[in-house]
Formats: sequence, C-alpha cells, structure tokens
Amino acid sequence: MSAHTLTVAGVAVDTRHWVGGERVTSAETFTDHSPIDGTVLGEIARGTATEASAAVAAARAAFPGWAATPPAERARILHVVADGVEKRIEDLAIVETHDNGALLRSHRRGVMPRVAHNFRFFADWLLKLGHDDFATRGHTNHVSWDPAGPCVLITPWNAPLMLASWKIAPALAAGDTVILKPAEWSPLTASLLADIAAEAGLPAGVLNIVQGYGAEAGSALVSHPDVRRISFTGSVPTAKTIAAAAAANLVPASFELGGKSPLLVFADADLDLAVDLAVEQYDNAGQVCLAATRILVEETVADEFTRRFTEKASALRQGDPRDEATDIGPNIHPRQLEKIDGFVQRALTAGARAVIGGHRGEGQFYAPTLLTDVAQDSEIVQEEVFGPVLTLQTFADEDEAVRLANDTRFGLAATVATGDKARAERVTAQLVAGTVWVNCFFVRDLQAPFGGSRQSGVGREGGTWSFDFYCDLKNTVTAPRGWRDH
Ligand code: TXE
Repeated sequence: MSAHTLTVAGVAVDTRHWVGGERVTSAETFTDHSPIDGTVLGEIARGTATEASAAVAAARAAFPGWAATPPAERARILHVVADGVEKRIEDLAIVETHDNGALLRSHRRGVMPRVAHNFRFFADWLLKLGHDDFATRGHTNHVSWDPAGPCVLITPWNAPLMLASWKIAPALAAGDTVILKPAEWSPLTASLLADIAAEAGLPAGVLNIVQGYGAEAGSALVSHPDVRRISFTGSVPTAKTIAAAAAANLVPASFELGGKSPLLVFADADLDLAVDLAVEQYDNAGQVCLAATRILVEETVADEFTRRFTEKASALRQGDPRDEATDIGPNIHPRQLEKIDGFVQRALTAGARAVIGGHRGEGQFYAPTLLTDVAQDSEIVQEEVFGPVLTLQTFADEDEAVRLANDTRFGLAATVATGDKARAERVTAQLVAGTVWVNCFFVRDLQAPFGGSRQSGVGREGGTWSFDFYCDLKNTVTAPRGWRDH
C-alpha cells in the first residue's frame, strides 16, 4: 500500500489530490478525524494555490475534448460512473460514516443510491435538451445549451458525496469540466469517486479534486480567472467571500446556503403526523440545511403536541452511527459542537426553557433539544444552529403563523401540517421559501428547482435549472434566404 493511502474499515482511500487523471501530492497535509470517536483517519494533502492552478489548467485542457464529446457518449459514461457507485455502495457508505458521522444505514439505503441516481438523472436529462427550435417571421431560432468551461464546485461536510455529485453530474453532463474542493472535515469519499470515475473511462482532467482548507485551496480556486462557473453549498459568510471573488471575474455563481425553516402545525392537522415531521428534524444530528428547526404550533394544540413530541423524541437512540439501531449520530467536529452549545446556553441564559436536552452528551454528541419561551427576535430563533436543536413557538391564527414563519433572513424551505386543503393553499402561497412541503418533509424530485430565497441562496439547482446554470445558452437565428445550391 502506498504511503498516500489510508484505510477506513478495510477500504483503501488515496489521500492525494486528483488532477489531470493523476494523483498529486502537496508539501503539507491536514489531519482528518472521525467524529465517531475522534480517532485520526489519516493525513490528507493540503492544497494551495499551486495545486489549484494545476487543477484549473487540467480542467481547461480537457474541456474542448469533453465539450465536443457527443451528448449520448457523455451520458453513457455518466451511467457507467453510476454503475461504479452502485458497485461500491458499501465502501462509500462505511467511509462516509467514519468521516462525517452520519448514519451508516442512511448512507447505505438512501444517500449512496441517490449519488448514483444523481449521475443517471442528469445523464438522461441531457438527452432531452436542445429541441426548442421555433420560427420568427420565417427565420428559425435554435436554442443550444453550450458547455461553459471549467467549473469550481465547493461542497460542505454534512452530506459530502451527495452534494458533490449533485453538482458534478449536471456539470459533466453539460459538457463542462470540474474541479471539486470537498470540505476539509469530510474529504474521503470524493477521493473514492475519483477512482470510480477513472475506472468508468471519464477522460483525464474532466473531473479534478483538490483537497484542503477553504481559505487556501478554496479561495485560490474561486478567484482563478480561467474558471467559468462556481457552485457553492455552505455557510452565508463564506458565500459572501466567494461572491466577491466571482464578481471580480464576472463569473456566474450559484449558492445554496443555510436556513431556519419553519414547521407550521395547525390545530386541524393530524397531530401524530405533525409530531413525526418534527422529530424527523433531528436527522443527521440536525446538520441539514433544509431542517425545519422552528416549530410553530397553534396555541390550542400546543400542550398536546409538546407531550407527544417529548414522548417520541425521548425514545430516539443516540449512539454509534454504524449501529443499525441508532437514530442520531455524533456531530461533525468539536468546533461544531461548541458552536451548537454556545447557541443553546445563550438561549437558556436569555430565558428559554429546555423541554428536552439543552446540553452536550458524551463525546461528540449533543442531546436532542427542544427550547420554548423563545422570543422571535432572539438569536436562537433567527440564526442557524446546525445541530439537533429545535425551538417551539405558538401562534393564535393563520396570519400570525405566516408572519412568524417568514420573519427571518432565510427562505430555504417550509413545512405545513394541516388537514384543511384550502388553508394549505392560502398559507403556502404566502410563505417565502424555495421548497414548501405540505404534510410531508424531504420529498425530492430531481427535476424540481431546489434552492433558497433571501440569504438562503442565489439560483436554483435541479433538472433544467442546473443545465441553465452550467451552460452558456445560445440562440442561433437562421434566415430562410441566402443559401447557395450545391
Ligand atoms: O462552512 P463553510 P463551515 C452552515 C452551518 C454551519 C456553518 C459553518 O450553519 O454551522 O455553515 O460551517 C469552503 N473560499 N452550513 O464553516 O465555511 C470550505 O472549505 C472558498 C450550512 O464548515 O461555508 C468547505 O469546503 N471555499 C450548509 C465549504 O466552503 C471556502 C452546509 C463550506 O464551508 C472558503 C455547511 C473560501 N474563502 C455549513 N472558506 C448547508 N447549506 O447545508 C471556506 N470554504
């Protein structure tokens, strides 16, 4: 085994960058820890501007060939990548679980199959593009989705390979080449994807991976003048820094950021369903951008809702994410845990009451928490915690529910629990959110637009919207005259 390989649960992972179809080292490394027990997983290449430039150069060199590859052939290769992901679901799932602490059973049954699906979905969608010819006074207009060039993709740690593939697949389908910079807290599965893509026959330089810190590798990538698109999922402050870099080069950038999404529970709702929806918000230890962390309940059912919620949430099993019986795993990093606890302790000091939780658990765990007696303008109601922490507020009527729901700087998602269809229509029409669910949560079709309003993001991903972003749209107008006979 090479000095540049680490093993996680028997799976070998290359710790180097992947640039131009080759493994590349850096002079320095950073240490990757497992959130499960804090053990060191290994030393990972720490990219700098040098590796960033090399990766952009490789992506640029590979671009003309990949862009000229017929769509059907690009789609075929992406399906082979999906096959490769499916063959290695077990490896990917166990490595991801060790690296970011999320549940092995969800990685196995939900997340990794979805990674494969991301590649298949965008491969198939590609073949539907480009059939939009129409006539203007006898002239034909032909709209084409032309590949844009090298794209930089910056991803977070809460769903590492899922979010990376959600960006890589449409970009590659579109005929672009990419440079991925995975989050430094969860760098491993991206490296396995490089192996899978190479085996699938993806040409060298079409997919490049630079590991490292945001302020080093990430910032060098997003400010590189040869980059044509930047897609980012992560925090608002980092998004602002990247937006400034993108603006300096006039590069289109898309941002999928955090949220403080509401769950509105009306008295006419199926209360058990509403409780299930609320408890689901602890999934992934609360590290989900879409999580409905603000529960808003109609006054008349608030006590009963709280009683049933407490009963159900108290039965959740927190523990080793590799264990099938575990419901909530650890949080990603000691720093994240400190951040979560800081929010909770400040809220408690300000007068909030912990119905459940309100404190750390053993090791890198945070006790599932529900806080009441929180003011609408307080930090805990307004800021994203990104941990298993929910707030509960009550409302008197529909108007107040909508007002509270919309009263943050975010607008990623909202969930409504009601038994009244007319009410559902009235309320959903007024909510500011990129996705609104009624009596359900997390149901996603990849052809739907996905993204946030306000500070939750800029742009939409999914189906046509992804291709609109990753392509340069071109309209070719051809006259019915001027042709020579041959
Ligand atoms: O995010 P960052 P962090 C929220 C959540 C969390 C908080 C902080 O509230 O508590 O953000 O998390 C790269 N140029 N979300 O600090 O910094 C970085 O290396 C280029 C919500 O981990 O945004 C990583 O790959 N890249 C969210 C990625 O950006 C830079 C998911 C995300 O890191 C960079 C994650 C720079 N200057 C956190 N600085 C969601 N929407 O789901 C950092 N990066």
